[in-house]
Amino acid sequence: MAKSKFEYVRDFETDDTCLPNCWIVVRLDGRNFHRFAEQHEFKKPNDDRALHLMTRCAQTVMQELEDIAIAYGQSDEYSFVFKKKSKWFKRRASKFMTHVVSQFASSYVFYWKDYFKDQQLLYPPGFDGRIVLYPSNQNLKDYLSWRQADCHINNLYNTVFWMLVQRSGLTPVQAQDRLQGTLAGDKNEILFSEFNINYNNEPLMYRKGTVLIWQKVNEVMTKKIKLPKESEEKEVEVTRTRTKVVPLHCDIIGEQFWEEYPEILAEDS
Ligand code: DGT
Ligand code: MG
Ligand code: MG
Ligand code: MG
Ligand code: MG
Repeated sequence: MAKSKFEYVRDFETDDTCLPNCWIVVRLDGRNFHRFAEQHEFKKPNDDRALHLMTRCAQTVMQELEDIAIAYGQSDEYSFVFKKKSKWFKRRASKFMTHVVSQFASSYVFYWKDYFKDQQLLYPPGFDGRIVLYPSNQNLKDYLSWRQADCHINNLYNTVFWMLVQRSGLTPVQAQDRLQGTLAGDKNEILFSEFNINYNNEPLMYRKGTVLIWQKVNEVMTKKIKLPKESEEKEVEVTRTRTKVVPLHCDIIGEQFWEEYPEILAEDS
């Protein structure tokens, strides 16, 4: 077919193929969620509705897109790890990033009312995205450990901070001053001695974030069948094995998780 004289503009497009044999990580993060959380009256420091909605959106991303091996989320962010050998969209970085972020953002609006009920969505939220390649399994594990450590540090800080404000009546500035220079042990001690809270008993979802993995699950369903020799339909139970995206709130920094789920990092991924 003859090319039009305009065809040359295609050459302005640059190549953004991701290096082969690397884990492709897309991380998205809510735009200005400090304000978004205020405006939508998110519970401080953790709002279950908001966290569950984030996870619902991430599950949708994993189900709708190809080749995602694992995802990890906390606060207003989620990371998606594409398999090393993925050939999806010829490994074009822009395709990975834009599909993840747009699918997530539309899901956030679509599923909003399932989690926030009477709390109206006041304006359309946005999410930024970035893409990073990790060549070794250790690099990838360290990346995910970094995000989970971040979750722990922020959640411990926020838990004490909001206790000091909500329970002890400190102003935010006073609470900030009180926590200036404190170590994790000091924060645990404040929680325990002043508020009778053992941080280790706080919900796992707050302390560890959410890991999404694929798992085989058996589903029992009832099916109506008509047997050839009988005239009436009969209800029978059938078991089907399906792979589903399952949320976990566990430690992913230690080796135990990776030993329990070796298929995530398996060579053929
Ligand atoms: P950015 O990402 O640079 O556009 O700005 P932000 O404001 O989104 O900042 P970021 O992502 O560093 O911090 C996340 C904000 O989201 C943080 O201000 C607290 C808020 N947030 C996230 N989850 C919750 C929650 O469950 N409850 C409340 N109250 N706030 C939350
Ligand atoms: Mg930020
Ligand atoms: Mg943000
Ligand atoms: Mg964030
Ligand atoms: Mg198209």
